[in-house]
Amino acid sequence: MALQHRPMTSRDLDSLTSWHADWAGLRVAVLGLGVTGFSAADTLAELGCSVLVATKSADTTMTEILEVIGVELLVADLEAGVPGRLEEFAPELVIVSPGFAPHHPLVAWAQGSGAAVWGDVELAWRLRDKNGAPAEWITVTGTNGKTTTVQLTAAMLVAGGLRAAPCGNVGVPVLDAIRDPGGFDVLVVELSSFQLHYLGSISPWASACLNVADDHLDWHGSPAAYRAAKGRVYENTRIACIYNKDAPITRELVEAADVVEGCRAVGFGFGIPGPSDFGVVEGILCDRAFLEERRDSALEIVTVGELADVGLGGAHLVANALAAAALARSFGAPIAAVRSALLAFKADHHRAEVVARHEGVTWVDDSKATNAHAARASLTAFDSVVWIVGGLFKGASPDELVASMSPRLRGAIVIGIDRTAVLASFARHAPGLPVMEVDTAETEDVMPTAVRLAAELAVDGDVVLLAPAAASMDQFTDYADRGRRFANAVQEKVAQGNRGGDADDDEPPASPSPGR
Ligand code: UMA
Repeated sequence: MALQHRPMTSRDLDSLTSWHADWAGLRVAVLGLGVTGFSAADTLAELGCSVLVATKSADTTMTEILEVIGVELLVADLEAGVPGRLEEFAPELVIVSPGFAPHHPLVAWAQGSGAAVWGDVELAWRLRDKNGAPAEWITVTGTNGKTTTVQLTAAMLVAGGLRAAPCGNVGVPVLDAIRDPGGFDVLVVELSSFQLHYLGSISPWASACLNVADDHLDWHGSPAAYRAAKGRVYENTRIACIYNKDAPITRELVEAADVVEGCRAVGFGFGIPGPSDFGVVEGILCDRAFLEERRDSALEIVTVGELADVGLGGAHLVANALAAAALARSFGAPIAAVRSALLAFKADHHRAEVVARHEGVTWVDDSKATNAHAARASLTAFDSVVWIVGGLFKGASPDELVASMSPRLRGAIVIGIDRTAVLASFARHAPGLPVMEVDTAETEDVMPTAVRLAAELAVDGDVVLLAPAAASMDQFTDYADRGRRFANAVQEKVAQGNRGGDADDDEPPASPSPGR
């Protein structure tokens, strides 16, 4: 039976704005035990809080570590309602991992319980003075391109002699970054819409929203709620709000935000830059914002051709480079540092990564394309594509993407547990297109089957593109797992081809989907 809440202590959480404040004894519940939950529990234990982690599962190693650091672990079915032990614990503060949607029963309970409810980013902001003078924060969001942009921005700042690092949604929890013993001058924080929803009141040096296209609608509940979350990146910005001139919504979000007086709005885009913008003049990326003589001159950074040579030639990547340059320049990085970081760029795995070229067919892993917006950017880079698509669509419809991209498709291979929506889109918008289904439920078989089917469709000059426009968790651990399995299946296929292709003889013939 659930116990009554104990009354909250009178602890004033407003005063807990420093690592050196009195956190000892504060009762904190942490929801989730992924990388965020662990970083929060570990930090709070170090501060002397009384910590309980609630999670639906925990492996042995994690269980042992929590025991060693003195954190209570509650493993329970969190969807089924509030566990009695959590009610009894009566937290004064609840730290929510970003994967928990606002309508999750535990989040709803926490909000009604009288406890303060924060994300890990708010906690990190309050604790950022652990190692002396706190680092400044530069924050970046957007539906796509955030990770490339934060990595480029951090590299530009480092090239300019600053101690800078990317963190946040990019994979390193912000709490780990602020506890780094070396300390930083500036952190470049990637913020997902989930983290922005739980943001609290941080005040960054500069901020950017790169673009906004519908994504994560099941989590946020509506496109308006998703956009509102994205807009929070600009709140309380002190020096520069960077927006995308080719995505007017981002300018609207800047205009709607409460920023610190004197903060500038700086645009970036493909056109000729106005005097407070970054843009492109005759194929040269230019800064016309961070120089005294911006009325009548601009600083040249790099050419589009030079960016193409290092794999940053796609339009969306040029946009990321402009945004990163604007962020780094706002912090004083010299033009030469911005340029050298761009020219030293190396793309991460699973981002439009060519994994093989074989018999005239190029195999590309863009598993990171987890929504329609990213998949569109990926598909438009090629003229004739066998497209591997499908997975968890997160409440979005693939209809518009399928309709607009079908002219450049040789065919499509549909993966995912639930393939109904995407098959229906093909049937509606591209009835003559060869579409094949991967209907195996076994994770190990999905990519080998998809690759075999794609090889049957592709002809000389085609690109086989894994750009699923969907999240991966229905069949894979994450997008990296999906991409790795694709690359392995392609390598295996190529090796078979080099051995004479006899292994294919045993495989059943592919049948076109009845859905087309
Ligand atoms: N959990 C539940 N119920 C839920 C949701 C989560 O019980 O409804 C539990 C899981 O069992 C697990 C834990 O919560 O114990 C996982 O927490 P999480 O989903 O918040 O993931 P973390 O491991 O903490 O990683 C998060 C980000 N993940 C998500 O937002 C889903 C990571 O971004 C981020 O790198 C990390 O924090 C550090 O900041 C990943 C991501 O996919 C890359 N982000 C999405 C995206 O980029 O589109 C938003």
